[in-house]
Amino acid sequence: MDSKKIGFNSRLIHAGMIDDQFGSATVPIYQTSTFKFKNADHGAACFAGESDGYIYTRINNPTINSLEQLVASLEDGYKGIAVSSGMGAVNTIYSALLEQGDHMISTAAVYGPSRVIMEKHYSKYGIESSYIDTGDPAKIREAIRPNTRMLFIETPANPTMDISDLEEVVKIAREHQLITVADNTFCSPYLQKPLDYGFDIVFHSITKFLNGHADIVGGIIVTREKEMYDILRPMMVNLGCNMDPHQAYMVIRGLKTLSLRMERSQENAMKIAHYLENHPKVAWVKYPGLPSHPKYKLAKRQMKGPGAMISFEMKGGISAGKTLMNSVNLCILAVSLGGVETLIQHPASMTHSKINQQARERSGITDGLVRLSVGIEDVEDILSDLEQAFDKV
Ligand code: LCS
Repeated sequence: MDSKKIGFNSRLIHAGMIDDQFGSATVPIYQTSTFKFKNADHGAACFAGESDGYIYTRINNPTINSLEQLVASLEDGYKGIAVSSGMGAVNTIYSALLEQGDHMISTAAVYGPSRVIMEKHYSKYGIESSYIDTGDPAKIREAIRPNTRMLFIETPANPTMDISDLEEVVKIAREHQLITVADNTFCSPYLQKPLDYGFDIVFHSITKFLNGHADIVGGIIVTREKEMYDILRPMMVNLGCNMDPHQAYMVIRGLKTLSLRMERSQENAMKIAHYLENHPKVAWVKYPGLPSHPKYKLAKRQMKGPGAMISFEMKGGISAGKTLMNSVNLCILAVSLGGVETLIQHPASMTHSKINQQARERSGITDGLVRLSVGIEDVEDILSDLEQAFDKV
């Protein structure tokens, strides 16, 4: 079946399906580390790339391959590379595509470790990086140096909800022959498809919306063209950050309801964002579905919907935010995001705490910012939980 000929929801159910010998209606779990060759010549042909037989699970595996085909189809890409975590994806991309002397431009408010690993470790190998407001095309142009090689965009950014213009980013990158990478974790391909805008690479922390059930950690990279895939795949194999077959099966299972989950959590998020914006104890709310978001119109243009992530700040700053977080009962005080359950966390002391305070403030991660990942519970219950927590502030 050619998955390009069927719609997004049908792809969620059928794309990447394995034609197995017993006619299984779901993807079988090939829980094996290695695969038997038919004979010595077959083994040699597999290694030489002259046979597409499976060799060893770090290199490839039918269950993992099924997930890779599924997500590549959802992202309108060439092929996928499943990895052990979102950070596995980040490191595969950095190490395969950046060389000594190269420079990378990144969204200022990227997920903390994507910045920390670059500034603390890749800098040792002579790779430079700048963190800017990639939502402003003029600032991207200003930041480009003769050695710039990559534009690394996270939109909406974690946790500021800043939005970059995908079309503008690709236009600038093409003028300067730069590689474009989009972290699409906050949206999932249900809401946004960077490869359709011409990005070279899209990746996810699959831990989040794609899996959606807060029970595995994983990542995936999808490329638009074969050329980039052929560079990234061997790096993943040699770094050894492959996904496990059982994990791949869990994600395939979770993905079947992606559209339903996204719709429901986004509907809840919209109601909660309105509630927060009208709350006397809230200083500001950043949510792409509110006209008060600085990039509201752009979000409407490039995202199918505003998603399920909300950032806000309490009027009493961090001490008020802490009281709120300590007082929730239904919402869970925990990092991560994109699951069926509503999570609340404090980026400055949790997910982004390893970035120095000045850099954090420059990128809009204020000490008082609280992040909500809205789940699929009854919205009345989330609202009444927040209300009783606000009463304690
Ligand atoms: N990219 C984004 C946008 C993320 O939010 C995360 C994880 C990653 C990459 C890394 O993915 P991982 O290796 O964890 O699968 N974000 C987290 C967060 O906001 N709270 O906990 C993890």
